[in-house]
Amino acid sequence: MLLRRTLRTGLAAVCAATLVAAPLLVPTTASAVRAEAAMQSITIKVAKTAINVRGTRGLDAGRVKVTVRGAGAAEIVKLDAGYEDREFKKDLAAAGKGDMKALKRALARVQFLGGFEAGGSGTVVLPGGGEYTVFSFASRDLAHFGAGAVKEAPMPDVDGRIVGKTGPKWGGSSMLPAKGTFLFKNADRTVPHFVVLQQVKEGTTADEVLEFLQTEEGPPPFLRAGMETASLSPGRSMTVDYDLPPGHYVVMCFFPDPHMKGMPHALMGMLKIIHLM
Ligand SMILES: [Cu+2]
Repeated sequence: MLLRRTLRTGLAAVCAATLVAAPLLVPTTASAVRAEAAMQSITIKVAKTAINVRGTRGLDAGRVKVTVRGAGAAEIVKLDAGYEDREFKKDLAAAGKGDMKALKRALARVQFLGGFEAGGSGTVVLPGGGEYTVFSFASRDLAHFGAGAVKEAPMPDVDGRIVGKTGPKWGGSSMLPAKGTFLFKNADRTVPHFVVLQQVKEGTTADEVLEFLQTEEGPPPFLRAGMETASLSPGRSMTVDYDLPPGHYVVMCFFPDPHMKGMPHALMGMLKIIHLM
């Protein structure tokens, strides 16, 4: 967040200087501050035995700031009416074991709205009033919370974009600051995607990563740093706060493709090298 704080501080200084000459800027600045302060916020705590969601009393749908803590990543989803928790859990487990029927059933009845690793945060958009479900591969439990009608909230400033596209392939920024917030958008009309940002040895190409993933031969091109997001259904977007060492990273998605016998998208070539400065 250092870069953004620096930018904001710089901006504030410019505004302060301008104010002397243009006092009309005062209300604009004040309302911008209010908009940011008014962003709704929930905290998800993941434990092996239970998932707890705090801050949901009186929650409106629309953009919500989400912070995740605990034993693993949390994913926010909306299940179709009549698709029960039990079926969802069963289909997820079966899909993980390569059952394509179960994967297709889940994809037809679940909207993936985003989420974060433990320690992660960002914003997700709840598309309307109703019940939402939170799941984690690190927990046996599911959690639920409700939201009222949509209240519009502005998207936070972002430092760059990572866009999933039909192919599957990646679009968006080739360069990002090492700390900040990126917009993750799934512009693919067909399947969900999630983002894995994995640091690679400088100069590594996408083809080299693909070859390693396909053969698992030779030394891995990966370094230690990385992060990932939860999945997003087609047409959805989220913002993701991140803080990583500068360097070269590969953007990958490992969502199993239902039309390719569950092959993870990265193995279908959904790989892109980006630079974090
Ligand atoms: Cu994908």
